Amino acid sequence: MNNDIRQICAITAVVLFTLPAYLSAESVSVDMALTTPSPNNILQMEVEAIVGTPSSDDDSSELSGNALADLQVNFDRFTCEVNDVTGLEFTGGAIGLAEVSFTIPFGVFGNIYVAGTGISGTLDTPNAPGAVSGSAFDASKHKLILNGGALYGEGTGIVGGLFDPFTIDLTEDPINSSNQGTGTILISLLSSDDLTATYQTTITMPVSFTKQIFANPSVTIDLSGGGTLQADGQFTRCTLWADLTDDCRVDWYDLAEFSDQWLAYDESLPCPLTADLTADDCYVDFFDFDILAYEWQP
Ligand SMILES: [Ca+2]
Ligand SMILES: [Ca+2]
Repeated sequence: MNNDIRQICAITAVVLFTLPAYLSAESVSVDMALTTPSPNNILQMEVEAIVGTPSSDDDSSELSGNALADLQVNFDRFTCEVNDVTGLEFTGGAIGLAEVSFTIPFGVFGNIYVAGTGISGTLDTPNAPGAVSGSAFDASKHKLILNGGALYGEGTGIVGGLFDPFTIDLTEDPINSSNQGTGTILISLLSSDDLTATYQTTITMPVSFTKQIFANPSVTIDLSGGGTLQADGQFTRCTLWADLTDDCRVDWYDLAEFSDQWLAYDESLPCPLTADLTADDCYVDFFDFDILAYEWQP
């Protein structure tokens, strides 16, 4: 080791040791599976019909598939642990529901029969991102949208004579949940090495909806549902401080970007200088270069 490299390593050790613990604010994407068995990922559903008097029947449907989300997370840059989660945005996913059927009795006057087939949906955050405080978030800021499959209804006996059979195509007339209550998001560090860190994520969220699926002067039929959605998944992030080109390598391309910002200074908050690797002074100087040299991958 020549003298220059010794000097750089020594300064690196001092810099890394003396910097205060600080955070790296990042947005990470995670693909999660809905695989947890009952009681989560079960929608309890009810159809209530009013034909002069109310009557109802219930059924349940298992949720399966996946959920996609972007998470705003503050990571500890030294330990890679999650300091806190500040935002959650559901960006999609494909959720399937098991078939459901309901027989609503009206005694000697007949029955109403309702079935849901091929129902599927996705998740959305209309005003993204939704805030997260601690591990809790307001479930009403997020939606389960059932926008696939169909609902079919018909009646028998005298009740059946009060309306014609109907079909609702959910692709044209989707069901949007209006969740109430508090969801939770838990992220834990599973493993890390010199380049990356991998995390386990679990999101649970109460979901509920009510939709009128038929109405005429004699008959009204409402479908409602509720349950707790649980999605589990993992994500991996790059932990290099000096990777300015998002390829999880520190090489000539990063050095070129770094050089463009050399000796730049800015008073804006947050600091716009990506080459301020010390993230404490919004000034790109030798202390920042020292970190780049430490992580250099020729
Ligand atoms: Ca790079
Ligand atoms: Ca700096």
